[in-house]
Amino acid sequence: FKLTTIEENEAITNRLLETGAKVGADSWQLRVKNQTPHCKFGEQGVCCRICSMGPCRITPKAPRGICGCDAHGIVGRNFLRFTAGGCAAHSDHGREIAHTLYQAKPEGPYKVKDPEKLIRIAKEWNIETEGKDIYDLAHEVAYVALGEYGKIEGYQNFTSRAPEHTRELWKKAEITPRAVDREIATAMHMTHMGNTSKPEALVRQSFRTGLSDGWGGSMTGTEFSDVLFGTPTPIETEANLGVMVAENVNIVVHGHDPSLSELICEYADDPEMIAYAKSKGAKGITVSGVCCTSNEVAMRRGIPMAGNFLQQENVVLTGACEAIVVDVQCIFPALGPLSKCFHTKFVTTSPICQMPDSDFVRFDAATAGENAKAIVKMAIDNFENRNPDLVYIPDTKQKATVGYSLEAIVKTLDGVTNSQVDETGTTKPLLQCITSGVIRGAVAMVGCNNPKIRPDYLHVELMKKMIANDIVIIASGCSAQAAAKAGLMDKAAKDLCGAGLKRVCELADIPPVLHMGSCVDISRMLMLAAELSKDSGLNISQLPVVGCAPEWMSEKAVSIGNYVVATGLDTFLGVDPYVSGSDQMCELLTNGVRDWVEAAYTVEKDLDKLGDLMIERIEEKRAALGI
Ligand code: NFS
Ligand code: SF4
Repeated sequence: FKLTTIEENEAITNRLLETGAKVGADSWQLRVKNQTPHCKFGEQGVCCRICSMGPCRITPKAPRGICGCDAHGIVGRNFLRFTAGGCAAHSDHGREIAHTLYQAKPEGPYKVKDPEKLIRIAKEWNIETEGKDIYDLAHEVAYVALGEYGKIEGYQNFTSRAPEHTRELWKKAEITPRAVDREIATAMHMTHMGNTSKPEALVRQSFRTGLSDGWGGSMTGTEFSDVLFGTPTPIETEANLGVMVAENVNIVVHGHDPSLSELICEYADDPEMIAYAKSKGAKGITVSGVCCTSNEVAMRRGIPMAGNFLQQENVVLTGACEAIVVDVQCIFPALGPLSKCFHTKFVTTSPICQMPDSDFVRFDAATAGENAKAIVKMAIDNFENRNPDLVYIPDTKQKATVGYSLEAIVKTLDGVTNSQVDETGTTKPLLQCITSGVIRGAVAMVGCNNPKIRPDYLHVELMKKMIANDIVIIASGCSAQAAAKAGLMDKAAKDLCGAGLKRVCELADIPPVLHMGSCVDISRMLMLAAELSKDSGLNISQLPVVGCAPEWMSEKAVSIGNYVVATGLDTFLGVDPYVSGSDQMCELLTNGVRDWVEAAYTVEKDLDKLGDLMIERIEEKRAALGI
């Protein structure tokens, strides 16, 4: 067993960029050069352009904008707007899923695959389930879920899942999330010209907006995706560009919303479609994925992962991609012009994500089946347009076991139950591993790639360091894909663990890095933290668990950071969220907020320091508990 190194992945990328150069393609590597150095004002968060008296930029000589706003107000407002953008994206994705469930029919393309989960949610929300047809119930629950976005009074229903202590903290800090749309609107209103410029109030609203994402919109996305497409269970798959198959029609799904990709996978598996592909000279059809859509279909179907965020151009550069089919978020507009350098069809499907140089096939729950079929057919028809001289698929790939939903983790760890623990179906076996010290703690590794950091380097190196120190990793998003590409989700990676974690991996038959899903599935991590807290009687902030987004880039990641911190988990970032221009904002985020939510941010760009700090924090928490 051997990990795939960063250097090997870079060599592959360089080889693909040579193809790119041949056909005159642009790439992010080239564009980064054009954009460097970045604007210092933007980097520090001290540029304001929310009114047309500006833009105003803060310098020692010009310490206030024209309206008189200082650096703290400007940085704070920018931070809140960043959060609002992220919350809107995650939550609107959740809303789409709820809307898809609302249209589910026994004979339609969207069915209820996990009725148990649906019933569980209905009961939590005091919706009568007795004697109801499961589709009637689905529509009723989906309707209530859609109402959560604009509810007139009260708080997000899902917050009732948080431990009582957490809810008390939220109440005291006045950050319990209300309607999702309202939190986003409040954020936009507070940051309008001439409103809030007090950092403390802006951070509070950042947390409340983040919480409406984590315990609202994102959780809706996760839970209702499970209801529709099934709750993930452990499944084998593969990762890295080598999953593409030269002889086959290659369809790459990219984005976030599984409603589209699930159906593409289904039609690509249809014997009629496979026969059609054969009639066009291909051996078959391979669907692989990029970004979180990939995580969704990998977790539920074992569809292989071609790569993560900064590899999206690479899939086209193989010259063997017949269609890259996207839904929403994290899609490079670069894919349009890039696909024009090859035979690749760039297919956009959502009114939310429309791009030049793409074929737009409007995807709609009512016509989803026909849409998916048309897209698969378009890819097959495109096979003959391939230029064989440009085809290069590296053979690099790794095996990965994925699909660790909260339910799956609980079930899998029941397997390591020893005589002292007899409560199956809870997180108690995991807690026992932690208290006994066999596992020292857990790190939730999440988030993107960012050209500011060598792609995957921090993800992979930090994970290696953690597991060697008996700290188990739960991973999601592009971080999870970095792990899978490296080989850290292969069960054989247990050999890289400390003795304690290695034993747990052997007993439970799990890899040391557990794939919990896409970024909206960080809500699974919230539920895991909540369960651990309830089963142990400890507060979430007392658990030896921290969060880490070492290579993050998107607004969504800031929204996530805010809800993870606000839930009581210390969060470590490797990229600064444009706040360095205000010492007051920095002090609040890295320290002050601890008084409200018992956790805070740490920003550290140095790999070794970042890893050491996380281990230190975990050991501090253990020491405080006397374990
Ligand atoms: Ni998360 Fe997923 Fe990846 Fe970052 Fe984008 S795909 S939602 S935002 S880049 S991890
Ligand atoms: Fe400048 Fe104030 Fe307008 Fe911002 S709100 S652009 S700081 S005048």
